[in-house]
Amino acid sequence: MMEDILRHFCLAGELRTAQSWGNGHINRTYRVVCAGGEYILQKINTQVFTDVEALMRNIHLVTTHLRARAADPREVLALVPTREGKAYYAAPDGGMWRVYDFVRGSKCLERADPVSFARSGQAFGRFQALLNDFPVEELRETIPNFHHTPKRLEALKAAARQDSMGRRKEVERELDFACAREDFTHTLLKAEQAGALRRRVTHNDTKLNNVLFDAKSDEALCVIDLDTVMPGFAVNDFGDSIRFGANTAAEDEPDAAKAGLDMALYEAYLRGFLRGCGDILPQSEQALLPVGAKMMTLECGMRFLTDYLQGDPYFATHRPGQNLDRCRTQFALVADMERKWEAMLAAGKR
Ligand code: ADP
Ligand code: GN1
Ligand code: MG
Repeated sequence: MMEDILRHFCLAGELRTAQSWGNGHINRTYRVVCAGGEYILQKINTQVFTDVEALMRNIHLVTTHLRARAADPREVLALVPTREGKAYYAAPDGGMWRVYDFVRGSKCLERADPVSFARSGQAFGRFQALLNDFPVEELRETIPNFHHTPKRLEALKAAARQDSMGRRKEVERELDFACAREDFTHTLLKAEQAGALRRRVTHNDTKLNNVLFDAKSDEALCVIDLDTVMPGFAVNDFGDSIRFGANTAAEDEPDAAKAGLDMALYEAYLRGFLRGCGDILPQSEQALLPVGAKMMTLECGMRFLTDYLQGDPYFATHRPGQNLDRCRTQFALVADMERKWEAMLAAGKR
């Protein structure tokens, strides 16, 4: 029962309502209204996040760092402690729960026009800039090799070899598409070895619905979903936003032919992101932003395909074939980026 979970947290007043909330693929999220406050309750996905203690420690450290630099308290996620003063509640059945203040007067977008998309870019860029002086060695890797794209390709190949659901025959074309880009998957790791980019504190899951906007002013307000904040590449944070927000189709659009790169959105996000980063991003990293966009799109497509082959154990699905549709929109977007590659490079030089 929801009440049994909620009574372990320091909430203000009687519980009024609790309803499922948002479109996240990983955690189970509820909006909880009490007599004296509104909250977000989440059941943490422990299949995905096996070390909840380390995960919640990361979030505590990062939000504390950000809060010291914020102008408005609504800019930073605020954890609500349990009655024992802990950041999460471990239920007897093994369920792991946490509560945040609901960010009042905010809204979440699934699609954006260039103006709001640029604002989200600025928020994610600023997030990185504010964490530039955070001691990176303090953070635990919540999911090891999260954006190690060559390892993601290996995992896809293994799932295809195993073919536990008998779905491989439907996806030979998609498998070939991914394998044909094997060399490309090494680009960023090689650039790191060559000293062209370095690991920073990054968000690693920068999709549009992981930033909240002010419902009145429409300004970007608060970066959320901090589960994957850990060392990573800034260009991948840029790229994951492009993958989701600059696609002409929804992530799970069944007609992949509708997917493609909207250059106006790409350029808008680029400007916002660079503005938010300030002066932390050297030219050598800025030159790799298009690579980050293609890398995250290809990688996410491979992850959706792996999940489809394995029977959809990882990403929440609401209908059969949804992960395959998601994979196809990502690969169609990769193909369109390849067609528009010169324009993507040129956008960075203006
Ligand atoms: P997931 O990892 O499953 O994506 P999120 O932490 O992103 O989970 O939460 C899912 C959704 O819930 C978000 O996209 C957003 O719409 C909403 N949400 C999360 N935290 C808050 C908050 N503190 N205030 C208001 N809405 C929130
Ligand atoms: C997941 O948690 P959510 O829904 O914001 C996933 C991201 C994927 C994204 C695809 C921890 O993001 O890596 O890019 O789905 N998060 C995790 O939509 O795996
Ligand atoms: Mg999310």
